[in-house]
Amino acid sequence: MTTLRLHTRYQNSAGQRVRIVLNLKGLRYEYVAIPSLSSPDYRKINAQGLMPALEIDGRVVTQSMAIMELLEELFPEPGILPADPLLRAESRAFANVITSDLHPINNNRIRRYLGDVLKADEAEIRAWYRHWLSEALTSLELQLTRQTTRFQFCFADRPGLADACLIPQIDNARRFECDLSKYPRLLAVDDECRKLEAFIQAAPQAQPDYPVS
Ligand SMILES: N[C@@H](CCC(=O)N[C@@H](CS)C(=O)NCC(=O)O)C(=O)O
Repeated sequence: MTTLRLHTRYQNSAGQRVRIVLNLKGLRYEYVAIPSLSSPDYRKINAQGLMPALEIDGRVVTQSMAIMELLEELFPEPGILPADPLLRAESRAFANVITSDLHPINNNRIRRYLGDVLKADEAEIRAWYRHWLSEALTSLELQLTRQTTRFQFCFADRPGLADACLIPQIDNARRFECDLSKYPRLLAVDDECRKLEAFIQAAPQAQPDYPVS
């Protein structure tokens, strides 16, 4: 039996993607809460010092997209990509807008650099965040509204890779009090996903290290 250990933290949107995919596939895994990203111990697991990292039978895989693709290859059922090759490409493109274009410029270390090094104030950092979020979500909303078939989720009538990437981003957007009313199609997908245990159990507030107030 394969042993899976996910190094993550409750508020780790790249890790939340992976948690969703693990749950969609019904895979049991050990949740390893990361106490410090810069600790030498964690750097031994992920030299980049970023979350998440998946230990699989003692070997480590980093980068959420690589992890999700590996899980799809090792555990193909249920699949997280549509059967049709063009739809598969479209759903990967949708996911890439989030994982390659949006998240890398809006995540914590970028915001920290803006504040600590470039001396941007809180309002400027929020403006940065909201600008790039709005650019990305506008394009994702268009991608979905231009579809000739309307699915229950982003690219199928069952949730997959695109949904796993979208929902953590919507969580972040709400945390940053962004106006999401301009994205009704994305919100409709969000509503569908939030009914499912796979998404509920992957959410920040369901994680063992979520702070108790
Ligand atoms: N491209 C990476 C991004 C990983 C990443 O940036 N993770 C963030 C959290 S969502 C992180 O570890 N941030 C640490 C920090 O900002 O200090 C992936 O998809 O796994």
